[in-house]
Amino acid sequence: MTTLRQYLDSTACEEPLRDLIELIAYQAIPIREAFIENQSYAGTENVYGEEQAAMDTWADQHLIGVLGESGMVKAIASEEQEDIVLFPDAMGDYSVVMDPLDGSSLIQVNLAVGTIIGIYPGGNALKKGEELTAALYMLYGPLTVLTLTVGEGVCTFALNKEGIYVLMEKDIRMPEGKLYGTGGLKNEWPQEHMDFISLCEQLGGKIRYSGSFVADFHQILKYGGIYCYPALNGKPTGKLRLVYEANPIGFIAAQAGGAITDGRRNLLEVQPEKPDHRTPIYVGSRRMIDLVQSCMKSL
Ligand code: AHM
Ligand code: MG
Repeated sequence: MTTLRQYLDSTACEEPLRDLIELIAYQAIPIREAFIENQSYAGTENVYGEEQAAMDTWADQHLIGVLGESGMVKAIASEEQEDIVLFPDAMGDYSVVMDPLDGSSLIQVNLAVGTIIGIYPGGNALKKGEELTAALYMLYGPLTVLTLTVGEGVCTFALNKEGIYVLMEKDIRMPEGKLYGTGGLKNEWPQEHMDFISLCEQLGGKIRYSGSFVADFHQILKYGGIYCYPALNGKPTGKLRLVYEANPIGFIAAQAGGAITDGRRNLLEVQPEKPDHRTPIYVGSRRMIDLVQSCMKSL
């Protein structure tokens, strides 16, 4: 049995980064416990005018509180906050980007949701995805599973009965599978996305889409294929966010041999313009990403 700490101690990560990753990963325990108390909608809106489930607010406040008190981070960019939260007196020299509770519309129907985290060195949270030093997500399904990269490949860990993360799988490679899933209303898809989805169907693809990015990506990581949230007619940047969602998940995908694109360029090379920078997202197996890019370039 290898614990999360033992794994981190076997990597080239510096000690403060190991401590920060552990601190964040174990917040899965209070977040999971809070689901029971926070099922109802909070009646407040986030900066995008979306209704916040009580859990969104709870997880956001909880993580900001814990990270702020830890003194380990200089900045937090959260999907639930309009502005980057700064901790100028922190001793630690990292910044965190996060979607505290991704897939929150699924909480009330008890489907799997998650927490997405990216960690940058230094106090600037608005950096390209390729500059991440670590990325992780916690998936709250039947098991609580942590998927982690510190730039040395991708590992998964499961929380055991004692509340300790134990290694499930290391050096995960994303296979060339045939799963595909896509967000957005079909009648709002641009023609190029429509064509790509038809191609997936012609190639014998199998549709899988729950509405939780973390859960939908996790099965792509394991089985291979592609997750898409496209540009929409009248909404060319789509729905999902570069900083909180695309970059950490894309960094994990790339570390597992996959890739992420907006259809034309590697999203990990895109400089975020603002915290809530939105982008179309295609993430998955390398050949599927090549295929989507060739479809979109040929137009
Ligand atoms: P959230 O971060 O507010 O939960 O929104 C992001 C979610 C993703 O998890 C998911 O892939 C997508 O939005 C689902 O959107 P849709 O319901 O339009 O398919
Ligand atoms: Mg989200």
